[in-house]
Amino acid sequence: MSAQILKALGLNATESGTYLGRGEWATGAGAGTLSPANPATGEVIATVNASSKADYEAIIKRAQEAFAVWRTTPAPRRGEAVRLCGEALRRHKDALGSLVALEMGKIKPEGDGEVQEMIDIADFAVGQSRMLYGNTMHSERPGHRMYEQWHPVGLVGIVSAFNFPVAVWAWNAFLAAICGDICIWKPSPKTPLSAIATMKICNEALKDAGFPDIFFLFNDAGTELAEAFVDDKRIPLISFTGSTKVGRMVGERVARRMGRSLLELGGNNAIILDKSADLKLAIPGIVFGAVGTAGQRCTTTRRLFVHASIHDAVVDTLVKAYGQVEQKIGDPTLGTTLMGPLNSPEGVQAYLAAVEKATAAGGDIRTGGKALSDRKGNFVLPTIVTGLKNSDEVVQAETFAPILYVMPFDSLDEAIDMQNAVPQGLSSSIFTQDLKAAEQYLSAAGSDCGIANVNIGTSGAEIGGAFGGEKETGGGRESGSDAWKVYMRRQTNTINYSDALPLAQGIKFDF
Ligand code: UN1
Repeated sequence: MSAQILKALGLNATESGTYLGRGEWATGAGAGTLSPANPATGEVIATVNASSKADYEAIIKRAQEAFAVWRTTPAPRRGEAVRLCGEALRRHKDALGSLVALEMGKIKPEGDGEVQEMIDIADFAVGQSRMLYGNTMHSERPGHRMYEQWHPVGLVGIVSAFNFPVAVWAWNAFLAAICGDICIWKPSPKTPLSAIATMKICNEALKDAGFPDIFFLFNDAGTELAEAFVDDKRIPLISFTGSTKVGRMVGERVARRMGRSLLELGGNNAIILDKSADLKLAIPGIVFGAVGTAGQRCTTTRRLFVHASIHDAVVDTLVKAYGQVEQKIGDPTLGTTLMGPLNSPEGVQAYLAAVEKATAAGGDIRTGGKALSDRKGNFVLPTIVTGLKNSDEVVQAETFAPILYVMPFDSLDEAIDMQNAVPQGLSSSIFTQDLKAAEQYLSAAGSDCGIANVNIGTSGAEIGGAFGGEKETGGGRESGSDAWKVYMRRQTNTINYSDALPLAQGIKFDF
């Protein structure tokens, strides 16, 4: 299966992790290797030669050369480049979706769905390429005109995480490309093959149509290059997706050099079920949110607040639903599987540590709580814990695993307070049929998250909205709405077409 998936994308048992532009992939000799493993078996899928310092410098030089051309290429023409990438991804959706399933461990429909997000943002970016609008302002001076325009920032560094090994790159790269920027990508060391395949698909499409190199790739065997990347003044914007711990470091380092960072960090997302909730919608919403991608989305539902009057019944129903999911844990590349493995053995350790902490704090493991140690791979059972308080340390932390903490509440105020009382602020939702409750939840005194939903779960956001969150989630916004602006610099222009030079604020300066 593994060999077939690689073959469908033209990948070999040994691959270069460095795209240098001009169709060249570096040998990477002497820079170490990466060994992405199949999370379902532990077997190494292929060997990836990491990038050297010299490779990195070559990329920067070529990216700068490419920028000199790309920044003055008309934006709609840049859109055409992204359109071709989107078309190429459509043709390779099945194969790339399978590789994402194989290397990351998410189930095949979710792998395909991730590629679909790339296609969707490509379409979005093509349209946006004709809409890089700035405002015009009325000058306070006669014979003057004011307006603002948006120019590309230059080189954009993209550091992506293992859980969305291709879509997060596309959200950033396709928008940055239509904005006139050149992208340099450092993917997660856990999922380099998905990145290599993506680069091959997109760069081939660009090369065939005679476009310059706008997308580069390097892989770091350690952290040295990644750190140099974050500190590199030649890269005005670093977009980082990953843990709050690393993101804080990235944000601080980029700020120190007065760079711009776009941070997409952890979530501790909650669903509130008020007493009027339609459980036909709520139960599947909760199960998908908590168990989908084996709990490894930044939008995964980690906390569930249930009105005390329905708490016990809801927990019973969820335990039954989890039992059905348990029957379909397995190889993520097979169409019948509902839940795949965690991406790494460290993920399993973190899961087990959280279960232990939850038990020690007085939590009741209603279902799950175990790793499937009778088989190969990083499989765990989806878990529901009751009896903990929102303020308990384990509930406050984001454990990247399928663990759901269920807690009762009496009033909506109390539920909203608990939902917001965590360090993170990414996604949130309420299931209710009560208009007042929904509006209170969405008001300025409601959810404090970047995403707040009604009658749908916390995960599975569409690309059309701005994606990101507040507090320790980092504050960045990617993807839709006006997220494109972060990839551009704003310039305010005042033009005097009169014969006089009146100074602003009425100042007279006679000499
Ligand atoms: C992530 O987990 O980093 O909203 C991104 C979602 C997906 C994206 C998640 N569209 O669940």
